[in-house]
Amino acid sequence: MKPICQGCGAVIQTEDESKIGYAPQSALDREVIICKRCFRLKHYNEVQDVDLDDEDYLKMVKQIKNKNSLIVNIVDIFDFNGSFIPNLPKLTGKQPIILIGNKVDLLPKSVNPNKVIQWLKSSCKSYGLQVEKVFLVSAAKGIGMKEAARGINSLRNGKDVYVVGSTNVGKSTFINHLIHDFSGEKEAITTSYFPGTTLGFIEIPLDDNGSLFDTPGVINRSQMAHYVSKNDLKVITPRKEIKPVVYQLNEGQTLFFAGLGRLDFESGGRHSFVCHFSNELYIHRTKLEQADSLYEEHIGELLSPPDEETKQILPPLVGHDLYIENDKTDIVYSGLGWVTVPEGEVKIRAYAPKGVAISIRPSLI
Ligand SMILES: Nc1nc2c(ncn2[C@@H]2O[C@H](COP(=O)(O)OP(=O)(O)OP(=O)(O)O)[C@@H](O)[C@H]2O)c(=O)[nH]1
Ligand SMILES: [Mg+2]
Repeated sequence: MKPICQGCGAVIQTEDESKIGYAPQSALDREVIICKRCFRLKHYNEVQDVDLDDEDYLKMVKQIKNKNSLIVNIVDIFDFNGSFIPNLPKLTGKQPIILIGNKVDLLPKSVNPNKVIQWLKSSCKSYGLQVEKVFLVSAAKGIGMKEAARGINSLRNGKDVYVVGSTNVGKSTFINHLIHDFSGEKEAITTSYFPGTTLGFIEIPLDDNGSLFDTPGVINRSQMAHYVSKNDLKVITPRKEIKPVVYQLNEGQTLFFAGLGRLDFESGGRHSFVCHFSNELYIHRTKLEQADSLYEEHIGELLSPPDEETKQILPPLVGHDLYIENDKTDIVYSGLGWVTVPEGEVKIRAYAPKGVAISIRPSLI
């Protein structure tokens, strides 16, 4: 059997440096074999692009169909729309599914965890996805991991476990945390903030006959990460707990979330809008009537990101009309953040790059 890179799961080859799984011949003598791409990511935080397309990733994940295992589906709660896989049962068949909402460390203290769980459950239901259990964790900070591990153990009945999800939701980070807990080994699997890090199945034997598998991410094109440069991705991805920022807006005012999102407050008097974005994302307030020309003139400068590289690939902003009635509501900009509108009867036009979802949900606060 050909060796597999322990960092990303790619089959190791020594012929073509530009292809995935490349390692120099000398690396084959080592106990732990790592490909060149993982080595560079680990030591220099430098990502090498791979020539795999959406279908290649999907083909790999489809191999888990009807394996008689337990499926652990991880989603990024900061980017639910961008990380949810609506047709998951098509990929997994009739296997039981546990849903794990990851990156809970990013939510401000004002968010009620029970509301997050309710929202995850009702979102699954509305997509017709039946899940056995829902857990909230931070794989990076170790929050909720013991409960999730116990939940997985009690539902697997000695079977294999496949950890699946869209790219970048934290599957490998989650597994690294479990590996660390039972063997003490640190960062066994390669992780990075670029989507598409894991390139094959990585098997971690559990204590009995079964194994736990890391899998490549499914590419969800509504994920903002696919439309921004690596540098911009760093700016928009929150690294710590989000600090909500409150804007008192009069109707006829606009907020720009750098140059990647926009909210027009069309009517509804005076309201406070609570913005939840990466602490590094610049928010700009202006008059609605000036918003279009401001955007034209300042995109990529005052309104940055996008940087030059992102501008080449970023789809144009598209407006979505929203009418919000009485209850506190979150307007969610997939992969960017959300704005809480505390009380109702407001008309809003919310803009995101074409293909990136705008959605609403009952407020999590
Ligand atoms: N804030 C926060 N970031 C996390 C958490 N878990 C993972 N991340 C970050 O999310 C990014 C992606 O993590 P990975 O573990 O590589 O994600 P993945 O799902 O394996 O991604 P692919 O292999 O590309 O499909 C990295 O930058 C992680 O540091 C978490 O609990 N909180
Ligand atoms: Mg991974």
